[in-house]
Amino acid sequence: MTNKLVTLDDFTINQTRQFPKATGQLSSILRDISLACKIINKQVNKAGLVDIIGQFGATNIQGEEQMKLDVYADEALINVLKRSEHCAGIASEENDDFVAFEDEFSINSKYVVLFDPLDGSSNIDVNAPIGTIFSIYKRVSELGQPVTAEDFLQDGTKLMAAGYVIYGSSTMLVYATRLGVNGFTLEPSIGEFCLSHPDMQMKEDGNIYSLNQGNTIKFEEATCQFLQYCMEEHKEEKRPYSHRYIGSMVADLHRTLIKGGIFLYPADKKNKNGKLRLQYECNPMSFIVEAAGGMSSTGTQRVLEVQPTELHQRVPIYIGSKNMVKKAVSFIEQTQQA
Ligand code: FDP
Repeated sequence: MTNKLVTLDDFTINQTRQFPKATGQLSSILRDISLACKIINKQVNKAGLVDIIGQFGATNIQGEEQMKLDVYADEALINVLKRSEHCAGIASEENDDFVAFEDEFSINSKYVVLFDPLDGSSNIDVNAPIGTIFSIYKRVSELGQPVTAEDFLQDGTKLMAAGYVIYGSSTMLVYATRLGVNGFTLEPSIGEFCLSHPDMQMKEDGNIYSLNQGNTIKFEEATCQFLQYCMEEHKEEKRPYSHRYIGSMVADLHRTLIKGGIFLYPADKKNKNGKLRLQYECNPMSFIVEAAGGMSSTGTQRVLEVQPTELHQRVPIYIGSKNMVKKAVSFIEQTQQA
């Protein structure tokens, strides 16, 4: 082990020291989430070995069939956070409603956690990267009482922290607060997330666009125009851009964060709100990307400013390098003015 090794714990303790009034509760929740993700990681690594992949049979609130690993990941996070002294309740993309923890410690806790336990689950059986997405809000309900729906329906500007874990060629935890975005790679021999990508910054420009292009026939005019713009030749602007789409939001956005580019899951003629969930996917990812200097929009509004009205609400999303997102949004503005 070298002197330069900074674990996730070392890092968050140092960050907490910068705020004399900080109680360390947020760092403690992050430690709990990282523990749950290490448990999930072990199981993800074993997916090809044991009979754990495949449909679980149950359907979640979105009408999607759950796979065993989703359920495992969901339970791992719930169990760890339930035992945590600092989490007052959770909401998970896999469950219909939030869960209030009502023991004597939890009802006095300040924070609630929302998560998508295993995003991109259709990639599990092809060994492509998948991820866990999480976000942490300070509760608005009274301390000493069980949490309420309002605690989970806060808009993204109220986020205290957000992050994701990508289970890929290596396992990495990317964590954002208002102080910035930092990436930690899991060192399997010591079982610790170690700082590997300090102060991650999103490039202002990019040359990769990422969307499910197979949906083109359903796209609205503005999306088709933006797609055409990405594909047409313009030597000075280095177009045509490259197209990359894994179909796992965490993996596609991880690449976008590191290499620059735009990821979009737009509205289409049938789905006016796109596919991705505001509270479990779009808000945490928008918080991370904005903290790294990028931009995120529904096409008409900053994602973080959308007032959630229900836990499983969906929104269209255009997210990534500032100038690429601005360009995509400009096509929407033009069609609205016409
Ligand atoms: P998945 O259905 O595999 O869980 O919201 C879930 C998600 O994956 C995202 O991770 C991904 O970006 C998107 O859906 C992929 O949707 P399409 O298959 O429609 O492209």
